[in-house]
Amino acid sequence: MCSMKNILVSIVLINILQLETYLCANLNSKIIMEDAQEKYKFLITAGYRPKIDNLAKYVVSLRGKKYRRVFGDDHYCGGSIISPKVILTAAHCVCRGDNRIELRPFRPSDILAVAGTPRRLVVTEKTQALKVDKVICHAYFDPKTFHNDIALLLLIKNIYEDGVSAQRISLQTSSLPPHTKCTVLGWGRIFEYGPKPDLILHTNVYIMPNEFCKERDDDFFFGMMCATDEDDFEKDSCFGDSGGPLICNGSVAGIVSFGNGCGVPDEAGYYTNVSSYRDWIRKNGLDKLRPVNFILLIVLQICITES
Ligand code: 4AZ
Repeated sequence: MCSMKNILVSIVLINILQLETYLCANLNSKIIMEDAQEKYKFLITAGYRPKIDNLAKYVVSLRGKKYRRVFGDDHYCGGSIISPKVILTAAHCVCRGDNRIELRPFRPSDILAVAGTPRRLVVTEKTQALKVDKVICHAYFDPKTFHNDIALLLLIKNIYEDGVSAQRISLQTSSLPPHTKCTVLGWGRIFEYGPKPDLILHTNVYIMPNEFCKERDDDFFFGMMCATDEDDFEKDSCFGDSGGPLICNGSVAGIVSFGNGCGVPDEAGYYTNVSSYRDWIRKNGLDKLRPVNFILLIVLQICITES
């Protein structure tokens, strides 16, 4: 029989595990902080930055392990935190890709996911630099057509979620109707060949009807959607925003995937439709790492040892 003592021991063990996650997250950020040139400031700013940013906490910056001159100068893609150990991103960011991306690490040991801060170039006390254990690419990702442009990063350590600077975002589970208002955010270029911002930028776009997307892209396919603002085509994602979230009604509905340039009149940005891949995401990421299973295992083991 499982005594009260055993259950208490399990609870203590679980708390120790959680404390370890917290300490590691803090330690990770301190290690990076020592290296970084904190005083560096990116001088160009543009776009829309909300007074209170409630969305940046869901986003990570993907970069290499060694920056060139300044912490974060090797940022190349975004990603979304969908569980403490899982980042949702675009396959073309972390799998075989095309040549448009400046830095394309696809060995897990070459990728760093930085969470906890809306600043790309500055290490704050909330910065969490997370190492990657495994890259999971969609088996049918096609780098020529960008079909199935979806991938998961399984992290070595849990992200510490404080609800303010880092937090998981829920997945959109059903297809959204055209004209739904969404927000895309990231550290991508502020215009087509422009610089990347230090402070994350947001823009609001609307999901477009499939016919609109098909007319502008012959390869428009299952699992894609496109979004723009027909009153202001300049509102768009751009190079470096790839992999980051398109957030609609508080959930991640799209993954920044591609486009015909950035902010081009009568064009749109193309996104992987998250709801089309919800089963793939669950099977390959979320279900594999259920902490409850781990907790149950500990309790079970203690019970078996005792009996
Ligand atoms: C890119 O290659 C990219 N304007 C992302 C988004 C868009 C274009 C290109 C959409 O990262």
